[in-house]
Amino acid sequence: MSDHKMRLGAFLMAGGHHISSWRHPDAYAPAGTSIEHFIELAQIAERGKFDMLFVEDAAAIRERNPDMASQAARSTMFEPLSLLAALAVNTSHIGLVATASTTYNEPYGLARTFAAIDQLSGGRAGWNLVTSASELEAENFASSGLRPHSERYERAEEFADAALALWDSVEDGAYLAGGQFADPARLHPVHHKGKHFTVDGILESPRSPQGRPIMVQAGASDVGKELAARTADVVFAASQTIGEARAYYADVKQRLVKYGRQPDDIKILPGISPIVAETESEARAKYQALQELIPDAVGVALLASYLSIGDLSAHPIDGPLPDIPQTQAMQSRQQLIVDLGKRENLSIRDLARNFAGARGHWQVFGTPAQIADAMEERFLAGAADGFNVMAPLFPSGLEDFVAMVIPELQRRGLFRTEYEGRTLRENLGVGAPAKR
Ligand SMILES: Cc1cc2nc3c(=O)[nH]c(=O)nc-3n(C[C@H](O)[C@H](O)[C@@H](O)COP(=O)(O)O)c2cc1C
Repeated sequence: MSDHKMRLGAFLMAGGHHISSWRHPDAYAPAGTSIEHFIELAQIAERGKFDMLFVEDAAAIRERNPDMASQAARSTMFEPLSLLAALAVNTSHIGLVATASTTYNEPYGLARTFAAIDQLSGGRAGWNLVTSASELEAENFASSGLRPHSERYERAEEFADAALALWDSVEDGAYLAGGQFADPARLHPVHHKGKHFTVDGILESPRSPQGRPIMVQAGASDVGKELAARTADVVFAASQTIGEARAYYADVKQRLVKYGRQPDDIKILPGISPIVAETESEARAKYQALQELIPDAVGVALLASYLSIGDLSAHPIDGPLPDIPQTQAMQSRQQLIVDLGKRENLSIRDLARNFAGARGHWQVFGTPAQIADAMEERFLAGAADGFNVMAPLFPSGLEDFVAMVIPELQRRGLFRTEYEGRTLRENLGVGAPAKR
């Protein structure tokens, strides 16, 4: 059996990734702020031997228009780090990855919180570094609105360096060593003075049980990929076709060379939104049942928000997408939507209905063997090191995946049957940072 195994993330989200999941008869509508719900999801994923739980974030209500907010259920969700702290004590092996912004935080504060989750969980924490592309989020923090893409990434570069230095400011065994509470020789103050931040201190935490928390990066523009190549252990990406996924994969991996890193030092996990059932027609019927719940206006508003154009309603819904100016927000997703519309000749209505399922991520419907075939094909073709699994409906979508697809992947030797290690870093099999 092959040693080459997939890595899997379980991307959590209130009632499910489908925009109308909350309206489904099997949904638990108040899921976003139910800790019991998230504990259940975490335990299902851990039973499935997933590498990690993954939680996205935006520090804002997700819809500007209250009519849309009232129908989209995207706006109630626990703040990710608080949620993962609670899940740390209700799980024992699975990694805990939270999204946090470099635009609206400071390095010391965030490095400290991730260090705490890492200690609480015995070395299972990961940080999904984002620069935050939402206007709504910007309005909560800066009167000048969303900062330009290049400026956000410049700040992100400096932020990542400062956070990494802070995690490295404490050596292994610095505390309770040789009869002292702390050994001063093993504490290394950070003296960082840059354009965006000043940090002069030592992290008040023992060194991470996994060396450092895992760095995840979600951002696929040119600067986003460069930051990933320099600092990330895992990359979360969105691609529709196998061609796009392979090109993205090759691009990120070849960028590692100039940072003295090996291709295997980064795991690239594109999103997949699977609907599995005993037969293909049953799987398609499950998808159709969700699709019937999308009000057109909600689908179009979601599409417009990812294109970062305030409104699409001035354009005929059965006509093509108009020309979209390049945005300062999520440039890679904007391109994905424009490409998808052109490639499949989709109207705004059809594009919105497609996007409502998984926000542009790859959607696959079928039997356990068909889903495993699709995943295996991309895994073996150099398009992915694994996947971030985005069940359209929780908990049933994740349960079905664990009950049906995971055993099929295991039978093929493509996925673990037991956790190999204790920490997230060990399970992912990404290199340990140099010991300090
Ligand atoms: C797959 C993927 C997932 C992302 N998830 C989030 C998220 O949860 N929260 C967030 O604020 N930004 C998210 N982003 C966007 C980042 O904020 C990114 O830093 C932003 O500047 C747009 O990225 P790009 O133009 O480099 O693709 C995501 C981007 C990608 C590609």
